[in-house]
Amino acid sequence: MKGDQIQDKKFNRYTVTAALPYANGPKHIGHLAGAYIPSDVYVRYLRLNGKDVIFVCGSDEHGTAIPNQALKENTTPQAIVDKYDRQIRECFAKLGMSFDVYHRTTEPIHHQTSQEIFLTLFNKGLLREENSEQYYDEEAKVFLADRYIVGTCPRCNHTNAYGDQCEKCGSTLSPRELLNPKSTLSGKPPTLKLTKHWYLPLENYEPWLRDWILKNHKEDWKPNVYGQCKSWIEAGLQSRAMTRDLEWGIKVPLPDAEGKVLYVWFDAPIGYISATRALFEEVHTGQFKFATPQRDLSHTKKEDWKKYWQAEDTRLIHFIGKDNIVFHCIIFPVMLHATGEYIVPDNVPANEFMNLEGDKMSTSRGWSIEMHEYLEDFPDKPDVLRYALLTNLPEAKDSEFTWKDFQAKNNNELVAILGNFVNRAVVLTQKYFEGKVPAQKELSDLDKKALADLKDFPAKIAASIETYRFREATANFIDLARAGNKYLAETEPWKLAKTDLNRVGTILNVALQIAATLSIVGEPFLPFTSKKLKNLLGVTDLSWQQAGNANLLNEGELLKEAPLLFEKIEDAVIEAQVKKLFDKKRTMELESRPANPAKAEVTFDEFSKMDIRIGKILKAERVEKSKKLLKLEVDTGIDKRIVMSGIAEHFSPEEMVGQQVTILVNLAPRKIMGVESQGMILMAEDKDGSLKLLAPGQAITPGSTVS
Ligand code: B3M
Ligand code: ZN
Repeated sequence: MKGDQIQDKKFNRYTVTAALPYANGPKHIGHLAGAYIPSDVYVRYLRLNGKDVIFVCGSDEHGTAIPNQALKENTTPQAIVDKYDRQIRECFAKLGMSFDVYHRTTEPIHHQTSQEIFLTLFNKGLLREENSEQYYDEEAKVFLADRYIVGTCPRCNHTNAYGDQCEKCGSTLSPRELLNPKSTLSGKPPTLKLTKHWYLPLENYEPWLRDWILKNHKEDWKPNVYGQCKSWIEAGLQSRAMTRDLEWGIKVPLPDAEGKVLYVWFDAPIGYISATRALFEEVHTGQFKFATPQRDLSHTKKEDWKKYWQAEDTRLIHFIGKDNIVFHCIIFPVMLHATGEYIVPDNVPANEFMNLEGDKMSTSRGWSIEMHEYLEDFPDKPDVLRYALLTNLPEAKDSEFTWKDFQAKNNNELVAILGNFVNRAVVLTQKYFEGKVPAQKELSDLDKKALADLKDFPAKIAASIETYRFREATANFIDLARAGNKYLAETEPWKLAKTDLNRVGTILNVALQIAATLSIVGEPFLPFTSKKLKNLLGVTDLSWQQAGNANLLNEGELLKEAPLLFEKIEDAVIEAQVKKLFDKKRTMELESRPANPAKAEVTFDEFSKMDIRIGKILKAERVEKSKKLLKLEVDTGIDKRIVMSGIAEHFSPEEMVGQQVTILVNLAPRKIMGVESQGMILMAEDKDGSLKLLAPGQAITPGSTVS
């Protein structure tokens, strides 16, 4: 893939976007590996190179996923987006995502921007109005758009594909393509009902797409992205409805569009534009609500957002996961191009999926490491996660996260290579030179080689970043620390302290120059560690251009105390995480398991034959040779009797004595393990297989009749 030549002269500014996560639930580390960590590395690198860049993200708060979640949590769509916008926003900040703005698509400025663009296309006659039959749920009285309908994917036979997308194979679908469709609201098969929508005729833009993508971006777009676009275009583009029959969403700004909203994938990418507008508006008013400018924008004007979306010398780059390729490479660019007012993306470096411990990551199945869960358990290790993900990014094909690998990357690379190198250089300087940078005296061949290699590293790392090979860039970065360790091992300054302190000083000076470059080139990958290192070395405002320089630190400068940059992660910590993962999955499996179907009907007379009473346990003991049984003496209010009960794996004898129970007293007596059992203690078997006593919530006299 041809490099992007970031110094490419035709671009004077950059707009970098990261996919707007649905605010319908927590986001997991796979999302970080897909769009967020790569985009943050890229933007931090641009900033270090003095580029004029804005980094845009925010919550995607429309679409059927939101009301669906509101139903599940028995609340409102607005409460859902408020809850998860906050959670995701906080997690991103704690993981070092350096957005200039993190907006929300429920904000008025986004509704306004989306409706403006819709009307521009409508008034130019570019949207086709069409009445067609759509799936409808007669019981819920709603049309079934996108996530309101599930069925079998026609491409990979995944049985739980959504009406707009198959999570398994990533295919973009329309509801009518699903096999055996059924409503997620009533669970029933849908009917068909006539309704009007406005369609974007993608087929009319095939020639333009062939030219723009297949001809002009064959070299610089990633093969996985280019390939998906090519197959979409070659398969023949169809018109796609840009409106939906839904309550939750942005109203279609037309008089005859009652009850209709913009399709979420029409408005969501426009969220990048409205977020940019919000950024410059907030900078202009000084009232910051969503904007966190990472550089001084006070000289800009409110209208300057247009430079980042409508000027040909702006380079627009979208970072996404592979399931969003068609929206960012075909549909959204057609929308923008058709308006005649906006630029289209120069690159869309989409990543594939990251799997977890051998299975696809999934929040709904409980097989995931959510960002907030990671931060709760490792609050001071955001860079360790960044590093573990960066060195495993699914850049060309799906990749794998394992807790073992997470531990290995931390212990064998961050601790043993980077942390160890910096620590040795600093501790030895403190030991022999009172923590002051020693003089760089006469250079040996080893010193000269170390400094010559140092000079080459920034360009190597840059070349990888500019071609979106962040795994390779991260490996180049840690190789610099590796080279530092090798230099110290070859020069062995600790052996020369007694005989040649000047030599020791020169070696440590060179080692500290390497550490200074690590603090610069490390910032895109490990921003928190880079900051610590810069503070420690006193080099807080160096640019990328200065990295690799042999004299970043001057003789006599005082180093600060060296905190350990990383600490070892023990096996027990990792084992606990793996157990937690399996436990979570089992809990989710059980919770999602439907209740056992009802038994055959009984008549009232049949039911009234059963004599159910409140009883009290007087005595309880284990039964020899039985794991399951307890022998209970029960006061039934009628008499005191023995009941054998299979609850020994759930309750100890001690727990049962004095316990009120519900007991069936006229069950025919049965011999169990040689003991006559007269009745049955009623229990509830919970979803997780545990047995729960049916004990009354208040003291009731034994013998009281239950009816
Ligand atoms: N929210 C899908 C997703 O979260 C969608 C991305 C929108 S980017 C404009 O994967
Ligand atoms: Zn599929």
